[in-house]
Amino acid sequence: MSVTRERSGALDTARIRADFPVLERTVGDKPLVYLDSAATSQKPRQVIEAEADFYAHHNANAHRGIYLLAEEATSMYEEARAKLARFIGAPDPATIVFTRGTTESTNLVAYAWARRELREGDEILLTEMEHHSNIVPWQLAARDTGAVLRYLPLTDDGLLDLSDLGSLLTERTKLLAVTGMSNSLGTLPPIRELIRAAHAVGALVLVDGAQLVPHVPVDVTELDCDFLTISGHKMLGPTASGGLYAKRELLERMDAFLGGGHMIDEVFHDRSTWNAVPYKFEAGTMNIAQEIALGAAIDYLEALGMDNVRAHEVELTGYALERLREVGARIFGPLDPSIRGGAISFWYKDVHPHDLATILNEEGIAIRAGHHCTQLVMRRYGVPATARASFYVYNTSEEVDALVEALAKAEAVFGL
Ligand code: 7TS
Repeated sequence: MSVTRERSGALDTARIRADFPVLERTVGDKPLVYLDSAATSQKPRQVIEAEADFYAHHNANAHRGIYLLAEEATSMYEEARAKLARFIGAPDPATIVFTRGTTESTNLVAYAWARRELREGDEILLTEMEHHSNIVPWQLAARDTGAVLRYLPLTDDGLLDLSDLGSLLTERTKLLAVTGMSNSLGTLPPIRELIRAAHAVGALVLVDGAQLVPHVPVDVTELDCDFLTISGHKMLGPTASGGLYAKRELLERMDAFLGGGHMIDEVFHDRSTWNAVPYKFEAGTMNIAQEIALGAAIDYLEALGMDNVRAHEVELTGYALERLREVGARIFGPLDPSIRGGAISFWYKDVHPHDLATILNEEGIAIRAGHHCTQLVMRRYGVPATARASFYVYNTSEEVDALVEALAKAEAVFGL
C-alpha cells in the first residue's frame, strides 16, 4: 500500500474520544464507528452536563422573572449569546439571534428581510450545491414577491463554475445565498471573493454556515457577510441550538418574524411595537437550556483551537480520499483536502449507497446514504444518491481504515 499513515498532529483524539460517552457503545458486537457528523455531531459530556446542570440547578424562563433563578437563567442565556458572537467574530452579541438552527435562521431572513425588500424582477442568486434549506425558503419568498432565482452551476470536479458570474451576478441581484461548505461535495466555495463581488453590485450575502462554522475558523467581521446561519447540533451542541448572525443595521430594518411574548415593546388593540434587536426576533419561550449548552460546546471547541480542528480535518480527509480512491471508489467533489471539508460523497463499485450503508451498519459503521438534501447536486452528477462519510474532532485514521476494510466486505456480499 502506497499510503503512509500519519498520526494527527493537530488533535489528541484519544483524549477527545474519552469525552464522548456515545463513542463507548457498540453496534451489535462491533465498536461504533460514527462517520455521520455532517448530519449531526456527537456531544461531549461537558455539553450533556451543561444542559443537565441548567435543568437541575437554574431552570427558569429567561428574560421574564426577577427572582434569583430567573436572573441566573437570563444571564446564562445571554452569556451563551456572547460566546457565540465571539466565536464567529461578531462585533456585538446583539447581532446574534438565537434560533433552532440553520433552517430556521434562513427562513427568518426569507420572511423578515426578503418578503419586505424584494420586488418583482429582483434576483436571488443561489448555487447548485445548496442544501434544500438554502433553496426552498427562497423559492417560497420568490413566489410571494415575484423575485427570480438564478443558480451558479457546478464543474465536473464539484467546484462552483464561476465562468458566468458576470452575467448571473448583476445589479438585479439583491441577495447571494451560498453555502460556506457543501454538505454533500465537501467543497469550500470562495466565499470571500463572492462576498466582494456581490457587494460590488449592491447585493447582500447570506452564508450558510451549517457545515462551515463547526469546521473552519470564521470571522464575520473580516468576511463582511451580511447574514450567517449556524446549527449548534453540528458543532457539538444540542439539537435545536444555533443562531443567525446579521449586521445590526439589517436586523434593525427587518420586519418581525414570529409574533408573541418578549418580542414586543408595547401592545395596543390594533398594533404593537417591537423590542430591541435581537429580542425582536425571539418570540415566546426560547430553547434556553440548548443555547446554554451550545456555550459549553463553544468552550470545548475553543479549548481545542479551531485551527487545530481544521488541520485535523484536512489530514483525515486527505487520508480518507487517498484510501477510498486506492480501492476504486468514485468521489464526488474536489480531491484536494485544502479546498474542501470532510464530508466525502462516493460510490463504491456498483453497490447502491443504501445497500452499502446497510452492510456497513453490520460492521458498526454509521455513514449516510441518500441525496443529503441536495437533489440539485445528485441531478448534476446523474446519480440518485451517494454514500457519504463525514468526520469531526473525534474521528481517527483507524476509523477510515475500518470503513475501507468494510467496503471489501460489501464487495464480497455483492459478488463484485
Ligand atoms: N445547510 C447545510 C449545508 C447543511 O449541511 C444542513 C444540514 C442544513 C443547512 C440544515 O441544517 P439544520 O441544522 O437546520 O438541519 N445537513 C444535513 C446533512 O448533511 N445531513 O443531515 C442534515
